[in-house]
Amino acid sequence: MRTVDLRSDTVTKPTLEMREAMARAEVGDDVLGEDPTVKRLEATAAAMIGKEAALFVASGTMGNQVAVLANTARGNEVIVDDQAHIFYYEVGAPAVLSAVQLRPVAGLHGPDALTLIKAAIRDKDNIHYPETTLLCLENTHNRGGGTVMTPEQMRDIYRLAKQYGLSVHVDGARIFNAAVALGRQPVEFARWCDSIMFCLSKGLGAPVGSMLAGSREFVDRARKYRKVLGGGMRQAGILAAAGLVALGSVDRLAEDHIHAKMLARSLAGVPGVQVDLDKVQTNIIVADVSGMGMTSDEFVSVLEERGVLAITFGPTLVRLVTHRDVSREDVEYAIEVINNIN
Ligand code: TLP
Repeated sequence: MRTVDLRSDTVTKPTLEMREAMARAEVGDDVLGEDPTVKRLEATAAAMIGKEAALFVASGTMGNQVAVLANTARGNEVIVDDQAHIFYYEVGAPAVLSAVQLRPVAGLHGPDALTLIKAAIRDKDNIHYPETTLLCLENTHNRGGGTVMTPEQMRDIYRLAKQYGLSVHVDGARIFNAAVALGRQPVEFARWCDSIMFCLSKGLGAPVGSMLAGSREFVDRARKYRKVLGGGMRQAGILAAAGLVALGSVDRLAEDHIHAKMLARSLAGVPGVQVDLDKVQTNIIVADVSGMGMTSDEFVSVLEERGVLAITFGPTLVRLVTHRDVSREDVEYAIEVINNIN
């Protein structure tokens, strides 16, 4: 039986080209600043995203948490969407590592963003309040269903944040999906933030690694915090070599988006399954299966018995993600399974 793994784009395995580049990579001790391949990756990533510098980190979570460390002081408050990865899926790290308080706001990525952000920023003069110093956005928005925030929305939010002296960090784990979906350049998004993290190890297919980009001064500070977290890697050029290959494959994300739309349409046609097709903008599909009288666990098990892997996203929500290791034939097979689910 065929297995189609739609649990996440993190399951992608390195391509032969990546493995060959890894085998050939020139390396050195990166903690001493001597790994030429890491340096090349950091320079390439910075140029692609339009920031002065970039730092190679072990994971998206590490990139986000280094950014929170480098952008805040103990006791500060950080505004974040209540469904954001930083709040929802990073094990409470901002409290553990940065000793900051998160201010989760529902609807932060929606049409009322400016009003909601303004209302959440604390009055500096009130002795009872923590100081708001950082706002985090997520583009694309994972729990939002892979939805895209436009550069114009980001610009308006950034301008508001700057009026109040806040830094803006973007969890851009899938920022290239956003860029490809809108046919815009990654730099158009990244200019409206102080720091941005993006992942090499999701749709781009690298085995390990993410980048944290910002001003030279920010990245110098971030490098120290990465060391604090034990993220100073030595001959990391082996991994960076795969990352460089990954950065060359941004355009192919369009294929994943087409596949996601195909899958979403078939899911939407199953009686009892609800999918908001307007929200299927990139490679993520979130479906509500409550109308089938099933929990998401039950729905995922039924799919799994037929070789289609998905994950639960809530008691009745299921998430499916397309990626480079899912071919057109795999998508057609998954559609057949979905169409015969009853
Ligand atoms: N997301 C994973 C899970 O952790 C949920 C996934 O399967 O989607 N930001 C965003 C928006 C993410 O989606 C993820 C990973 C991360 C950060 C963290 O990246 P890693 O897994 O490299 O720490």
